[in-house]
Amino acid sequence: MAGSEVVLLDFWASPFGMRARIALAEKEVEYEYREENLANKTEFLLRMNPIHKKIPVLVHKGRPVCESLIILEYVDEAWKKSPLLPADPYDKATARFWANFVDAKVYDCGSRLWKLKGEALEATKKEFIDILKLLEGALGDKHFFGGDHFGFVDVAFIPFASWFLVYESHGNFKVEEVSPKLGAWVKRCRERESVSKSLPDPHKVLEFVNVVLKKKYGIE
Ligand code: GS8
Repeated sequence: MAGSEVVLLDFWASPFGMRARIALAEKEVEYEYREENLANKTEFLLRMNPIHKKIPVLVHKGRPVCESLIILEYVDEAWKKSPLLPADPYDKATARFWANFVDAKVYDCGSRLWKLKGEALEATKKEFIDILKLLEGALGDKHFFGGDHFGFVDVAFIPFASWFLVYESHGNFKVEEVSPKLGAWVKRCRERESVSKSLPDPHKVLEFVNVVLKKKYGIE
């Protein structure tokens, strides 16, 4: 089989995979999307990411790039059009800082939130809202995290908007009520085709969590 020059190994509900999809769309790179069954991974995925055995993996001319934020940086350097990272070294460091913050805090706290109940849920919900408020502070009155242009931090963070309904319905809060500026930012990002075509329907993600993931983790 003649391989495509650019292949993305992905899973539809993965916010990390969505990052790669958005970046490739921003750069107008044509690629072959390959959906993985994470319960039964392909030999190709295990060969392309033998260390973590996770999606997303971007395979460019047969060579794998793993880890979504590294994929974003790679895509940004390999295809120069519409830069994601700013040119200024300090702005670049700041963008990397907030993208790492999203990884360390939003993903971790969000993943705990829908698994908990009672007091533990209330404490985690408070923690999650505090994280949102810190991100809202970083956004400030800007259109996007980097300023006027959709960039690196936006790509790193916006996939989680497709999971907000999961967090909101479990925590009984609304992102746009606790962080109105983030709510407006989500709407602005969703107006971009690169985002709208890369993010799944939040109701589908909620159903996936309630039906598939809760069963997997033995949660009632
Ligand atoms: C995380 C990727 C990941 O968790 C990144 O790319 O940024 N730090 C990595 N991928 C998950 C699916 S999304 O939750 C995955 O592939 N899991 C399969 C497994 O753990 O077996």
